[in-house]
Amino acid sequence: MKEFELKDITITSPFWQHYLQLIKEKTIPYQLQVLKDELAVDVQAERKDDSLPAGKSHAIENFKIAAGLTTGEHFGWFFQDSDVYKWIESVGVILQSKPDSDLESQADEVIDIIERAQEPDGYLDTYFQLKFPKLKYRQLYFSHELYCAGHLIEAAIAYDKATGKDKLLNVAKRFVANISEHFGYGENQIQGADGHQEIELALVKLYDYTKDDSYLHLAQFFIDVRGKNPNFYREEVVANLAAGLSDDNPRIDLEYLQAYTQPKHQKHALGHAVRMLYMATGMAKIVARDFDSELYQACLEIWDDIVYRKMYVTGGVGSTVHGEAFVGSYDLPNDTMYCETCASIALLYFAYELFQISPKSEYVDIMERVLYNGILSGAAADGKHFFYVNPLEVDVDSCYHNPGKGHVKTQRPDWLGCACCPPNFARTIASIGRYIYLESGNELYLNLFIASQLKGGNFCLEQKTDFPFGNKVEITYSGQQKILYLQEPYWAKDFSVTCENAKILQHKGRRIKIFLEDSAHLVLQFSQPILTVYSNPEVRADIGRVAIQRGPFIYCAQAADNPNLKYYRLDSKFINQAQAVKVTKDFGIYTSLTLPCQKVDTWQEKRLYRFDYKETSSLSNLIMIPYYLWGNQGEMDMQVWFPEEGRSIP
Ligand code: FUB
Ligand code: ZN
Repeated sequence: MKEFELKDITITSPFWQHYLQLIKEKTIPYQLQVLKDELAVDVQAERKDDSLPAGKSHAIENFKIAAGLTTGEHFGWFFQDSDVYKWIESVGVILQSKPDSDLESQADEVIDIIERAQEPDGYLDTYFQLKFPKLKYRQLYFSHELYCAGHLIEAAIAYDKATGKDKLLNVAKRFVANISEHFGYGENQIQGADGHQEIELALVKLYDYTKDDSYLHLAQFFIDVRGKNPNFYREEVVANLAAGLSDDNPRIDLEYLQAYTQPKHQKHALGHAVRMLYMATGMAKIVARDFDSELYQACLEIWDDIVYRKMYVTGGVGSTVHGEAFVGSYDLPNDTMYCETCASIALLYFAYELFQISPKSEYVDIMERVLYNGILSGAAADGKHFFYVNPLEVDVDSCYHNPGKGHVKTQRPDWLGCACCPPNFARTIASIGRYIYLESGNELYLNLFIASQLKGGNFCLEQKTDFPFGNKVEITYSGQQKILYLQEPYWAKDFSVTCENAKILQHKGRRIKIFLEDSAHLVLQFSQPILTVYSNPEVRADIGRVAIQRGPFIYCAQAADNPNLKYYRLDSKFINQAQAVKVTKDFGIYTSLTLPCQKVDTWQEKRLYRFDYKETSSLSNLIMIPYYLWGNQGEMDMQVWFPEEGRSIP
């Protein structure tokens, strides 16, 4: 399948235009200032741990020091460089839709510094250049050199595509040439992969962009070599100790690194969630270009393991802070989870790649779920505050006092010492156009209801809709006769399609295949009922509980509107009496829900436990807002899953 260039897609949806403008006008300038340490912002550690870097970013300063433009020491995480690369990618993506000379010159300035920081042999990683030059490519169990290279590649492609300026692309190519020299199955080459996957998917993008198949082969090498020798990382440690290069003697967790066996033999989503999903995305990209049935089977098993057993209703993944990782099946605690924004972003990428191999509704369902919930929740309405961890339940007091929740922030911080999520949010949302349409020969796939205009090689298509607010999508097509595939959303009711100069060829499951004449017009109509969501009873955390969804949005309730959240009981028999009202607040325009429910009378006892209790309750209302908007009104309790009246809670 082929994706369309962002320059050929004009987003007209007010909902998404707002985000594009926010990212361009607020987020990108703000992030640059933070990366340059020009703002007095509160840069917090990602969890309560005094040993973690915090206080400032220093990311651009690290490059300046490596470039010899200033003096000092490297500060921050060993992957701090990637924050800058992701920022450049956001700029590149924005500029692909519309040039902006100011933004371009700001990025050019940063790119000049990066180019100067690169070593003559192509190596580029400020952490190792400044701190441990003798350990380059020798500590892959943690080093992130190739992870950073991956983000550099992605930034370079986006920027070259937008501006035609290839300075960063050449930097990336020189770095990749250096990597190819050092890694491979040849004698004296390193036969191992970076602990943190990312370069694999980026190399496939570089292959697509340059048509140089050595990049695809290198990506295939990194997928193949991982876990081939499960002792690889241990051997690195031992070699460094023996050579007196490092005292580090860590326990290597092969599951965390997805290196317990080769990816093609992996059947479960295990270990660090972002790594897992970047790897899976890289695997799927390879499969789409050079089909490999073992690798594809592994992708499908990993997918199933995630979406049927390990994913939150918001599309969040990663149930634990320990290793920022997946855990066992159905283990989805709502208040200690991780649900890193980057992990949801990576799930979007994985779903999008799998769709391109086999265009099934379930991939679009997950793209939409994760986009409107677990990803959008990553940034505040002001575009300048960011969640790393996205909880489904917050008890503010407990977050302060329980060290087990030291990673659960009750408000989006200004910035984070580990700032992988904020620029990931920016680059992904800025590329939203990419996820709407796909093309395969004369077949066109319209996957997301986002008002937009698309210019294809031999056609134009306009999608007019007020979605996610409105319930109608109008599609106007002109060009060569074409097959269009649409899908009925899984949450929609009363879905109908009317066609003018077009014919429904097939309506199988929720997939609709339509023949478009050279000028066609379609009208899709549906309703967005308020839905009660139940989870598989294997999910212990949600037994006896329900969540609420309307359209693509999962809803939550905040204490501001509903004091003492834990006393509310939802009653599905009242759902049809619920009110949905469009409201405009300073933190967003959204549909608010008022659900008649029961509110349990308070305990009114000092005793913690008693025998003589019978719960009594009275009719009340629960006010709910879309989950992604929580946390924009100050610090307060929040909840997604509510006990259901009349169901037993263990
Ligand atoms: O290690 C790089 C990024 O930082 C990971 O993807 C995130 O989980 C965070 O640990
Ligand atoms: Zn992140």
